[in-house]
Amino acid sequence: MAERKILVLFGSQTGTAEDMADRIGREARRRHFACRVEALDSYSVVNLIHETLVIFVCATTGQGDPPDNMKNFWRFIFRRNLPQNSLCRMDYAVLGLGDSSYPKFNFIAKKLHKRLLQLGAHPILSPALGDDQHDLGPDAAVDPWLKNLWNKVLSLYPLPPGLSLISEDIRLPPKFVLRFLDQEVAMEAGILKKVDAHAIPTELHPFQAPLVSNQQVTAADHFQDVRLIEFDISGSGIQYSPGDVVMIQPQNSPQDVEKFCTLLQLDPKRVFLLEPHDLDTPLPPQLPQPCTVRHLVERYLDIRCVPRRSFFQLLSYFSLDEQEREKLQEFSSAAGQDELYTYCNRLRRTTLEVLVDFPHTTCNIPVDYLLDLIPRIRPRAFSIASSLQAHPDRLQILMAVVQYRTKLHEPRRGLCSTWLASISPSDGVKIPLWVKKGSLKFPSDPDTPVIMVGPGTGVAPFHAAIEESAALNKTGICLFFGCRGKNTDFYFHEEWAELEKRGILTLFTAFSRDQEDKIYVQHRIKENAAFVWDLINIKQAYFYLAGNAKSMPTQVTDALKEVFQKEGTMSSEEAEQYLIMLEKSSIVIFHKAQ
Ligand code: 2AM
Repeated sequence: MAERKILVLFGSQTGTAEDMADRIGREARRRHFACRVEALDSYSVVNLIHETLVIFVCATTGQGDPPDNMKNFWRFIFRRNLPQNSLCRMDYAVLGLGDSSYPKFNFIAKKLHKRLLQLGAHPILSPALGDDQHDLGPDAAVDPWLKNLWNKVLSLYPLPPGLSLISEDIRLPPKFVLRFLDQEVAMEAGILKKVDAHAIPTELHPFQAPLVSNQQVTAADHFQDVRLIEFDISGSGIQYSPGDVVMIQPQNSPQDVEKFCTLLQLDPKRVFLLEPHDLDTPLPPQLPQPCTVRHLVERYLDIRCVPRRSFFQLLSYFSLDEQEREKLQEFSSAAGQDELYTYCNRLRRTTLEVLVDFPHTTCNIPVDYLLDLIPRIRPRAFSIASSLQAHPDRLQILMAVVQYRTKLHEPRRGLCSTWLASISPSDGVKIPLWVKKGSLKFPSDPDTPVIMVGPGTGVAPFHAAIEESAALNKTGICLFFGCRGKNTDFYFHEEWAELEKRGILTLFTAFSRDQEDKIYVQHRIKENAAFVWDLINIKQAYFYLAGNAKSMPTQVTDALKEVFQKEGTMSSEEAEQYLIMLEKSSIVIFHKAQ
């Protein structure tokens, strides 16, 4: 009989694909498969030629890009010199996770499927296209697909004689065992891995950057608290350009850590070694060995995330109370998904809050299961707001502190922005960070003029580009900036007034709430049609748009088309075609801000 072995490989940016891959791994083990679940870039891709059954779980990020932990795989698999039939032994299925509000919906999953076909592998199903926009999340499309997958897999690789499906009522062993050491190592601070002084910081070796300033740039009574935060990166080896992105690894607050440890009766000072239950399972590379409980809870376990369905299923096994167990089982059943959505997702209830709600279960969670239950804290991406030319050895971000209310008593707070906003330079706290190339590129020719449209914190990468131009005395930058009010959130206004005086910047502002009728950046573009047309058509300017407001990109696009029609005497069809042509040649760039 064929070897019953499944490899699950994932490319995950926010953790959804990783969670899905873990779920497939658990379901495979219930069907008595030997199963290994791994990030695509941790897997040694040359071994793929020996694999017989692989499930790929891949997210698509941003503008149709692969997640960071599959970028090397992506480059490898598209090498031209790979032999045509190199994967002819392999059966596979691709599960895609994407967001249909982006133009390149599930692009990576679709492209991977085509490439694997080209290399001679055999699909056992057509790809699943999970959609974040669906009310019930990606599970809506994925659940029926998974059902088909297991039917198909079991028809190809039937259960061994005498064995049956392990029921969901029986819990599987944990992925890792925490082997506690006797000593309480007085090494909490020293536990951070020493970074090689010459290496460029990465996710596994972040730079521990001192925070040197944390300035609120919105008025104290403004609805939103926006911070300009500066880090000292001297000695890090980090280089960056305007348009690049900084990744920051946030951590839980000391209050949350204490609360969690008390609930689960954990001693934060204890030290453990992590051992995989199954030798095939790779250790999480972000965790030091040995590790303290405090480090695990503070820096690794995302106890503030909204828990997923698999969390409730696993939790139900530990219940010492009939009522709690029934409720948890309901939340993890297909029929209970609406109720789970109402209890958890709609209110953005956190894992920590759920644990408080189920005290008779929480007190009985075996420590070994923590890494199965709770996902890891993901790094957060921010557009870099500064230029190295203007601030050598420094890096700035412009960050809105995420806080909003739901029906729950406590306001919801973003983990990373709340943490960063709470730090003052005198605290001496160091922030783990590293830098990534951004998808936003500014023209290398210093004579090319640029038009930038960036309302709100979307202006961050443009601030970097403008600072860089100013440091190099370049001219020809035009910025359309939108905010609510001249006196509330018009950040950088003094700096920009100075640059206008020097003839480096032409600034158009749209204060949406300083008068009765809304004025937005697109209105200013239309009012200045002749100027914009001249820049794009005669002076060959590049046009950039960044920001998060939902309908803003479409409305700015429409404004541009109006400019083309009016000033270029084009029909609406011609204006549309002209814009498409500019976008294709990367002269017009629409960028979702990070
Ligand atoms: P508003 O909140 O008053 O509607 C930064 O967030 C700025 O972007 C604010 O002034 C905000 O205005 C504005 N904004 C909101 N929706 C927009 C849209 N569709 N187009 C352009 N600007 C928008």
